[in-house]
Amino acid sequence: TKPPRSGAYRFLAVILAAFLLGLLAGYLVSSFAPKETASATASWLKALGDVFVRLIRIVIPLLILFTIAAATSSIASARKLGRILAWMLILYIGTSILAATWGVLGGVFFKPGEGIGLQVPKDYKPPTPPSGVDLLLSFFQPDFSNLLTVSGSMTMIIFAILLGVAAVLMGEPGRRVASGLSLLSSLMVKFVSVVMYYAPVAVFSYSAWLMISYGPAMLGAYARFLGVQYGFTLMHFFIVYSIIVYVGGLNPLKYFKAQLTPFLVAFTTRSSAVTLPFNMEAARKMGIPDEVFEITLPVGATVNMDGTALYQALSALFIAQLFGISLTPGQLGMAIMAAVIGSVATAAIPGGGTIMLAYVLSVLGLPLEGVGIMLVVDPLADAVRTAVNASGDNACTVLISRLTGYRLNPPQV
Ligand code: DAS
Repeated sequence: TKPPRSGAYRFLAVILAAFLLGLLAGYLVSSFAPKETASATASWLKALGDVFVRLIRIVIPLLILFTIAAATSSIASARKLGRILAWMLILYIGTSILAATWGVLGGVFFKPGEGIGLQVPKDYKPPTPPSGVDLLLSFFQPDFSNLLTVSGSMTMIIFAILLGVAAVLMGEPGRRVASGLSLLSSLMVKFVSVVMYYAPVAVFSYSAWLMISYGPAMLGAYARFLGVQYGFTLMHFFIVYSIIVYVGGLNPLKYFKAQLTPFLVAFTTRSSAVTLPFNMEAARKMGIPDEVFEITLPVGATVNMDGTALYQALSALFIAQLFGISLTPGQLGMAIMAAVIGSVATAAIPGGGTIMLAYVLSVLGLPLEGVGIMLVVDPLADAVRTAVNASGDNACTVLISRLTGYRLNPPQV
């Protein structure tokens, strides 16, 4: 099966063109328009970008509900289902915590957002860090209406998982529910692709706004961000996954050889969902038993996103630095937790991670304008994080097979 050469490339080209045109428009306005015209234009441009962020915030709750409920309700039965699920949970969450930690370390040591000094929005109020009890209770929002807000995303994740489990416990009728949920999940993904038609306008507007308001310095900040993100993400990919598959009994060279195709499909399409069939083919080449990866990969494509966890933790620090907001050590710990939760809630579609960045920023009390700011570099940032998201699913699956007593078939690479 050939990697899809669909509209993904065309969409990328349009976004890149919108970005460059935005910079040019911003440069022309800031160089030739009188001051008050430039600032009026900048506020209109920012508003046009904010429209995109608000559309996305509307879709987040239902996107989480149906993608996660569909994934958990589709879990097939297997001989050692309980042990596979237990090790899957441990390894998926464990590697995501590690990845989010790299993101915080990258942000703390390389400070990609320092020295820009974006104006903090007038309605911004520094958060009061929640106590442990408040934090626990924040995971269980009291009313369903809270679940329809970005800050209620963790409760929506818990609700969606329990709904999926309930569907499995229904037995035969549950199969019909599972297919209904997966249909609704596809509907929400299609809805996001409709909203994505507006993305070029938002990218044009935000890049012009940034150029007028902050000038070329912002380009340097973006370049530093991408440098740190790519560096730490690829370090996670090569070092952490080599160790995991080695412990799982597979020669790391065979893992990287088999994983190359899904890595490239994920990098170009920026969607773990599209990459899933290629990931399954690679799993077979590595000698992983079907009975194992048929459970771990579909769930992993939706909830195991190491690349995204790293990206969201790093982005939160980047946004704080851009606005000159310093985070306490406690908030850095919160950034890791929020990024792991945000990555679990991120849908396996292009830009999913920047959509859920809204949750991470809301937990840390940072300006949600950060979502729009990150949108500008999202195509490049999304490519590498999606490639590592997919690769992490297979690396963990190798080790899950070994830990649940399955023997790897002889690798065919
Ligand atoms: N593009 C998402 C995926 O498919 C990840 C992300 O946007 O962070 O994995």
